[in-house]
Amino acid sequence: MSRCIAQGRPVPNDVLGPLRDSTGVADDANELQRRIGDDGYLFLRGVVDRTEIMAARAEVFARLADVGEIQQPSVDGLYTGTSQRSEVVSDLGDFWRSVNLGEALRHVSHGEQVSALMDKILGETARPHDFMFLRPGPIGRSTHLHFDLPFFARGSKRIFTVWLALGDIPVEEGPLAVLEGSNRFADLIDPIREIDYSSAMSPQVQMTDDTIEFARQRSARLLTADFQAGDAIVFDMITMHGTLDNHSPEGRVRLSCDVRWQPAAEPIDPRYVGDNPPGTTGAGYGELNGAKPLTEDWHIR
Ligand SMILES: O=C(O)CCC(=O)C(=O)O
Repeated sequence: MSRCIAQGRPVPNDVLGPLRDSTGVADDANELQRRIGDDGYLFLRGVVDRTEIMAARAEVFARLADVGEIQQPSVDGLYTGTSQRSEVVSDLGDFWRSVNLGEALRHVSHGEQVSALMDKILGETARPHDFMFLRPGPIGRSTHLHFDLPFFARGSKRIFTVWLALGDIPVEEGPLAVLEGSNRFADLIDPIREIDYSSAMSPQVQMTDDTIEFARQRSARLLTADFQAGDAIVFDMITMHGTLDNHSPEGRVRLSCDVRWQPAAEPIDPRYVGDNPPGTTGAGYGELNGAKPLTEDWHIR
């Protein structure tokens, strides 16, 4: 049986493939740029040191243990199956913002190691969006395949997502997966490029409901890996991605974060800037899946 599950079904081997590993060319800016241009993504091992990642992981899971969602020792990330978040916390958005502003977390998500990598990929000084997407993914959950463009269509046209593993994330625990060659699906990409995103607060994001069926229809494979703490995928706004289901036999919550990076010299979407950014809809950190108790269901973000 496949170790990879999508929407409750084993992903057949013919629909699966490995991410192309670019760790060996991580110092070669030209090659990084060439590969991300061709494939839409770069997979890199050990972008951030494991000890720093584990400090961030401990910081985040300690906060979730405080609201009854994670068992002790919290760094293991084992779900209790319950939550007292709504009772313990006076405002879910404020709570989630404070977790997202954690010092150890920001040190890895927005720190030197990712920044140096993004300078190389962009070929100029890069800057991150302040608004970030921290994702504790409980058992049974996944993010369906989608493009990021509708969320990040304002400001710079050269935005990349950095998805960072905040702990080891074997395929059973629902890591990111990229749909091979989706950055050349012109029939899907051209129409979403035509949309005027300048005023819509809630962008219309096309999600695929059935990952396996969609991959089959497009004769494309889902590319993923057993992630280790500190591994990252960097991808452009027109590469379809989602996650596998988390079906951890131990009941471990998958922890990752994703941050957008762009040239520092280019205009930046003000929704994602500052100490308390409004976010995509204006609801700030409260709009994110992570702001909900782990017992509740997910929407796209
Ligand atoms: O980690 C996830 O669940 C989804 C990540 C994602 O969609 C993104 O990084 O854009």
